[in-house]
Amino acid sequence: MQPDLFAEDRSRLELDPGAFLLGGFALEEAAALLEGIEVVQAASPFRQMETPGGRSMSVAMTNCGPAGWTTSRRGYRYTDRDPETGALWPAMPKAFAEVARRAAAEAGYAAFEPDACLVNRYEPGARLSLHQDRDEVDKSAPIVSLSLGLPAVFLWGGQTRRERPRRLMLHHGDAVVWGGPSRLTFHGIDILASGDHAVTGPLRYNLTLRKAR
Ligand code: MD6
Ligand code: FE
Repeated sequence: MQPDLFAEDRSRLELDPGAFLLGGFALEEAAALLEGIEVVQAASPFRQMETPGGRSMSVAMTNCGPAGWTTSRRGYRYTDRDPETGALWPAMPKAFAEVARRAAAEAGYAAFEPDACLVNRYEPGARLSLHQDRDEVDKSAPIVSLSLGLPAVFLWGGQTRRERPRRLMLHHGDAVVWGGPSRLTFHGIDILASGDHAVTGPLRYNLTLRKAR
């Protein structure tokens, strides 16, 4: 527990240089974001991808926008097409890019133009182990993450895997923006606790918007 975190202003909390938690930033747009997820998953359904090491991820994923992040036995990469359907990834719903641009600006990153949005779906028990987001060509752009549904414990590490991560809660409507000196910070999501969210029931969703190319 880090009681000092609770005393701070969650509406714009600097986690590290260049990295901000914007608590409740997307609350007003949450319904539009969830409608967007429904449209995306109707075209490219959620699926549990395989890691290069051959394990099935506990988080189910899909994508929208011109580029989509995938993992398989062949490694991590961005593709134009959904390997499951063979079709292009569905278009990015307007609300996704619009909220992401505003969040990026609030954190000091002007003119963010995402070309990829990874959509994560967590059921209780799912987790995302500590990782860096480093498959994007253009590391000068930030990443914007939007959380919906059940709360989760976000693990915020350091520039190496060895640093013990801080733990902070991400709630429905929260945004996290990071770039600059924090762009390659190790991070993850701890095992999701079960719950019953008023809007998403037993699920948590996370959108991460990137400039991949
Ligand atoms: C999640 N997020 O919140 C996992 N990556 O479900 C991420 O892995 C992540 O939140 C890069 C930037 C922001 C993120
Ligand atoms: Fe990540």
